[in-house]
Amino acid sequence: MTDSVRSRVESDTTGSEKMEILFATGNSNKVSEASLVLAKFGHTVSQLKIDGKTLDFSEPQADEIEEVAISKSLQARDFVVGTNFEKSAILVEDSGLFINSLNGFPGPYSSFVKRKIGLQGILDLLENKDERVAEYRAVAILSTKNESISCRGRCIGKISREIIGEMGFGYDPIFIPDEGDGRTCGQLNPEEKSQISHRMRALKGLSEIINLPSK
Ligand code: ITT
Repeated sequence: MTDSVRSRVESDTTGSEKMEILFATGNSNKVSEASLVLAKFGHTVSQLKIDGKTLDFSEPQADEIEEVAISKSLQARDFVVGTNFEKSAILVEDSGLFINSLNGFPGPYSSFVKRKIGLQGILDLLENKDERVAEYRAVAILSTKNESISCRGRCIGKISREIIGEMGFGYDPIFIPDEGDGRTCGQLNPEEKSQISHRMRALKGLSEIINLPSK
């Protein structure tokens, strides 16, 4: 982030490097994970609600999560115009699971595909396939009224042969991170997941930019 962006983020929020961040997402699991990660950097995170409701994004059909994240960020800024949140720092994030042998499917369509075919549907698509490399990717964008910064994160792993674990959300019970000990993300507690996740990496990147010393 440029110094001008950083100072605007700081002055628009708490006046210090500790920020109160509003996460515009309908997915409360993302909020919990972001809170855990960003609390370590001194920031607080809460879910953005307007008139008691979370934002309902219209997501563009796009091959890249970057494009979807930019669209969400612009929509979120539009939603807060004329509300008490107009000057707030707003976080959005788009993420997904990219499976190598399926040419990156479900990628940007991860949320939709999970709803339609579920975890078993993905395992069925990979039946008899030994090549099971996949990665989670996230793009996080933090914006103020006038400017924004973005960071990406990845978490590389493999798709399991069965559904294991009840923790996390989404594809966690079929995703085995390479940095772990062979358990799926669905078997990791929130603290364990937050140490290796794509979301953590994207958010840590944002936090490091915010905390860069000013010139
Ligand atoms: P918002 O758009 O409202 O933020 P969403 O859940 O629809 O919520 P995305 O469009 O970014 O979010 O979809 C990401 C999907 O990718 C998510 O619903 C999961 O199915 C999957 N996913 C992303 N990160 C994940 C994670 O850490 N663990 C498991 N699945 C994940």
